[in-house]
Amino acid sequence: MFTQDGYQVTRHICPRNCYDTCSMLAYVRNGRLEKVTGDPLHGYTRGKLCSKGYNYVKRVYSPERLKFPMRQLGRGSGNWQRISWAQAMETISEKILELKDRFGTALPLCLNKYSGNFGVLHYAVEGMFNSLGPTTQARGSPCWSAGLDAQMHDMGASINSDPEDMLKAKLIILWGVNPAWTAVHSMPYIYQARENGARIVVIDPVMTQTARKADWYIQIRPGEDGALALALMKLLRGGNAVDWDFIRCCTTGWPEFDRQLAGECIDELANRCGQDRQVLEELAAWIGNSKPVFIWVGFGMQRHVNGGNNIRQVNALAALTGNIGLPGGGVHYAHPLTGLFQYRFLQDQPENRYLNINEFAFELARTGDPPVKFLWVSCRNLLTQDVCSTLLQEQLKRLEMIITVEQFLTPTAQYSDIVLPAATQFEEVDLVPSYWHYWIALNEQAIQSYYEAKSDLEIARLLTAALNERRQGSSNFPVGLSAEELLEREFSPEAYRKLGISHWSELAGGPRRTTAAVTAWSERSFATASGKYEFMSEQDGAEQSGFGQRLRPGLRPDAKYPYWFITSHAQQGLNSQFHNLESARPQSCWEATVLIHPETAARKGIADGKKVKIFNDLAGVVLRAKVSPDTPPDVLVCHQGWHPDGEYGLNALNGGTLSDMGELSTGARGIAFYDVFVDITPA
Ligand SMILES: Nc1nc2c(c(=O)[nH]1)N[C@H]1C(S)=C(S)[C@@H](COP(=O)(O)OP(=O)(O)OC[C@H]3O[C@@H](n4cnc5c(=O)[nH]c(N)nc54)[C@H](O)[C@@H]3O)O[C@H]1N2
Ligand SMILES: Nc1nc2c(c(=O)[nH]1)N[C@H]1C(S)=C(S)[C@@H](COP(=O)(O)OP(=O)(O)OC[C@H]3O[C@@H](n4cnc5c(=O)[nH]c(N)nc54)[C@H](O)[C@@H]3O)O[C@H]1N2
Ligand code: SF4
Ligand SMILES: [Mo]
Repeated sequence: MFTQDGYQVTRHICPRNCYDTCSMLAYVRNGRLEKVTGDPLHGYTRGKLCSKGYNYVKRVYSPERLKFPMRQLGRGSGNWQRISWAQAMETISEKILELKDRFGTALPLCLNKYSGNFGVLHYAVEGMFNSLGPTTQARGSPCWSAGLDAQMHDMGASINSDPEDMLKAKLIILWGVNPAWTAVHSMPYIYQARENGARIVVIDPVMTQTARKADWYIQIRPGEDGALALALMKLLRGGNAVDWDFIRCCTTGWPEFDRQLAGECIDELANRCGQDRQVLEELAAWIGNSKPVFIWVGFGMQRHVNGGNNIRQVNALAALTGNIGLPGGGVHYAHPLTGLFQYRFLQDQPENRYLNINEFAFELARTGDPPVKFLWVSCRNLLTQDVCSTLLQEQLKRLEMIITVEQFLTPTAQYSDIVLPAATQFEEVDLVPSYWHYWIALNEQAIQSYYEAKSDLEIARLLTAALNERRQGSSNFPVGLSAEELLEREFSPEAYRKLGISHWSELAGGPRRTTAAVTAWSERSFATASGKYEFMSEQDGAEQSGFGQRLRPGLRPDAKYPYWFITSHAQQGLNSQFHNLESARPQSCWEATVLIHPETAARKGIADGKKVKIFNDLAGVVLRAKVSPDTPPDVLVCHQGWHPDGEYGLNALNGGTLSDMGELSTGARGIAFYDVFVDITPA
């Protein structure tokens, strides 16, 4: 904390699930947050934020923010009654103990927490749950797990280079990623790389804002990136672009892989991914002639039934051309920098019962003996973000008590019995590791809590105390330790060494970069069992994840539901967050729109700006049409989120098809969010 121009200035981290994990400065006068800016000392975000970040003051003081604990008389009735924290804790702790007594176990208690806030101290929620005995918990990730597994299979771990390594690239391929919206701070590196002479290719079914900036945009058929990568490899193999030194020194499984490659047909592959052969030949020439090639594979491309396998093909393309471990080259997905911290209060509970977070509705339906009776929702908006939302709502109906800890009255909060108001990052101390860059910063406290909001950590402590008051020994969650004391325990000597500090409080002076190498795998020794890049993976679980089977075809629409429904990430929202703020969003994003190709619109009699119904056997949603050549004729696009004024039930159309991987990295398979098939009609 320091003072400047009469302001008290504190350091913060944006804790949203975002590549950028920005470092921010908060300016406070007379106890009120007046301004938020980027922190110029942060080497990746360099003093800038996205528009959402600049809007934090409005978010913190939004009249829509939850101020007090509230109880709803009749779930979904809207009949809310303000209660005190003491009353809330009394009701909740009594219910927890009653359920434990009734069933003789804590398994009827269920936790579903994910990405609303990725702060280290927010894992207090899991810690508090684990202290109750074996409970039921949602596990896995709706976000990135298939891609993480792909990296683990081929390289033993998911590690990406520092984004600044892009500056050394000759060719950058942005493959199923839309950084102009989803990782804005990476764009300056991309532009700088271009100034240094690099060419930029974007591969995406949709002409995105990122694609508009590229030298070459390739419109691919959804789910067929593996076919494209294989075709490129075959062309590069036939030409003279194989890096034999890399293959000999640093890989295993090449002969088998090469044999399979020989069996593939370029024209069939080209047909599969929807490209002319000349396009493939030219792209192969770009790749073959422009080492180093920096490939960024996004989360978008793995949201398909074969998503993990498609990323494995892209990995193989980079390995075959010897780009992996090369400064300015490689395949980059993400890295869990969480490894820097210890998460000590987690107190792993080996007997927990885990439900796949991506099959939560089905899992609730089939889980018996004992059934789930109580649900604690934290950092989640289940009813907008999870698939099969109609079934989910039905399953929620059967529960005896639902508690949601939230900042806003989301659809999920509206479907709860008690909502507890959560603090923002300006009202608490924390740390938030990035999954893309290598900087670590401290989140200080800038202001007192908004009305009666509390951090997830404080709430975990309150509940522990309430439980122990009613029954000694109910929970051993560390109530006596302050946030600072808990942070102290998070840092190992190794973490201090990597950050070049001797105490975490030094982070108050500015963010630090870890000592991680700028170029991932630069030693060219991999984290696999063999220590090599594995063209063919023999790890556990590899069999079901596609071992020995290079190409996994994607799903296709059929005559009944002839369109893909791609619901990728929005510019002005962060998943279900931000669109709800009346005061902070541009008018243009008050309502969700669906992009429809002009030919499809004409065929269906749909005019620009008119309401349309998107439907399949599961549900129908009404959206406003935006006729646009940016999307192919067989793809409809609506950016996901929670739009309180309009339709937000996009995931009611999603039947919950899983993606091919995810178990290795997160304990559960990922979800094929973008393999959803629909039809469209004027509403
Ligand atoms: N159709 C479709 N659906 C998708 C996706 C898609 O591409 N298409 N993407 C998926 C992906 S990648 C993800 S990561 C998920 C994300 O979905 P969720 O995990 O549900 O995450 P968010 O929507 O970011 O945030 C959930 C809630 O957390 C609340 N929150 C914020 N800070 C705090 C806090 O400190 N404490 C508590 N208790 N709550 C807080 C916010 O107000 C917000 O309502 O959505 C998935 N859903
Ligand atoms: N502004 C903003 N930033 C965000 C988020 C947000 O909601 N808004 N969410 C954050 C989170 S939780 C996440 S997971 C990331 C996600 O950010 P990204 O990694 O960029 O992922 P998506 O937006 O899901 O999809 C990226 C692109 O993949 C394309 N795509 C879909 N299917 C395919 C395919 O089969 N092949 C190819 N090649 N491309 C395909 C989509 O059309 C889309 O343009 O962004 C984070 N940052
Ligand atoms: S949403 Fe992402 S880009 Fe925007 S301020 Fe937060 S971390 Fe930065
Ligand atoms: Mo995500």
